[in-house]
Amino acid sequence: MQGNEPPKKVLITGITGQMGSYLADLFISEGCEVHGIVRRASSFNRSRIEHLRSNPDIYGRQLFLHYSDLDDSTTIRRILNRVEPNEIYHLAGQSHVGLSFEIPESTCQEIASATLSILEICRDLKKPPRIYHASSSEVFGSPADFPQNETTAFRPATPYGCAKAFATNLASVYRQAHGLFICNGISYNHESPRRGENFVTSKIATAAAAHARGCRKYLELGNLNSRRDWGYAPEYARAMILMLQQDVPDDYVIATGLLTTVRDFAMAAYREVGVDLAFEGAGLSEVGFEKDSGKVLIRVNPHFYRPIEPECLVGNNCKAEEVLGWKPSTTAKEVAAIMARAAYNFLDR
Ligand code: GDR
Repeated sequence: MQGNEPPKKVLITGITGQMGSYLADLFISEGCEVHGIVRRASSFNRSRIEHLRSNPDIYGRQLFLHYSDLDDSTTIRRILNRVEPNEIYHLAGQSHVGLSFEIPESTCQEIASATLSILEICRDLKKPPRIYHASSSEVFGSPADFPQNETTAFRPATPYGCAKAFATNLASVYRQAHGLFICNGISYNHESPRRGENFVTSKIATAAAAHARGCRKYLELGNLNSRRDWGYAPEYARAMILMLQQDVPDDYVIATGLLTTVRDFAMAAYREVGVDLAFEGAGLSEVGFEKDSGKVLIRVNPHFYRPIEPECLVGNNCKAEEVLGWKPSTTAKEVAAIMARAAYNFLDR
């Protein structure tokens, strides 16, 4: 922040999630005014921003929370008119790909319709903010190109991917048709100790830590052969911010460019807490066991299989590197170790 300029105002939808909380941390540390939209619910899940909310020097001074559901466009419009943010980071919405097969309608409403509604509201504002839209590698689904880049055709394979493809296309249309400054961050999987508990990396890290602490029987997973391009979430938050600081809005693939199987991610996580895993068998009868004791720690449960699994989602991050100067530095196995260590230390407390 320079001289007497008023602080930059940013608004984050999904501020209580993994990425929203990292963005809030970064903006607060840079002296910005941070506004978050929080779903009105009977119980609060604000643990990821509790360190900011419980700090009287921050909450009500630098951090402000506003309550609204994403489908309540009147309230969202009112919040945007009152806050007049310089930048919006639109991250909110149902984010579990597997779950989108069970609840496709609400997934599409939260992701597709809500994005449309935010774009429409921004279009009407006197001074439209710059907008970051959290797109996803799931838009590529079963891609024809490997690795995927910003020109790869969208071929979503899941309801979640379809909804993200709709919202991503819409953001591009509003950029061209209405001149809004909108960037799509086409992010591949990004993980951290703040990851939600039903994502595979978090399930693995928690189970590894629990086993190392001697308090869990075994972990049930779905497809161990699934491969993902896993990066470290705080690094991805930096990329998101960089996009909105450019002269021209554009779309960027944010990825590491490397694929790792669920099995290898698990081995790295367990190794970090002192457990050497090995696997035997195949398909539904494959198990992961501790080499030393022979004890079975991981079993496959078909319940966690998906009706369709995207194939070879791996990103080409050259444009982000060239234009934004952004490059990931943490590998998937290092992310696994960070997450397992954090879960282990958490159990200690
Ligand atoms: P993903 O993440 O679907 O890629 O979406 P998730 O961690 O759910 O799955 C990754 C891969 O692991 C396999 N898998 C399991 N997944 C879960 N959740 N639970 C299991 O027990 C399990 N066993 C194996 C999955 O089949 C899959 O192949 C994430 C989300 O953050 C999205 O919001 C985001 O858009 C994309 O990444 C990029």
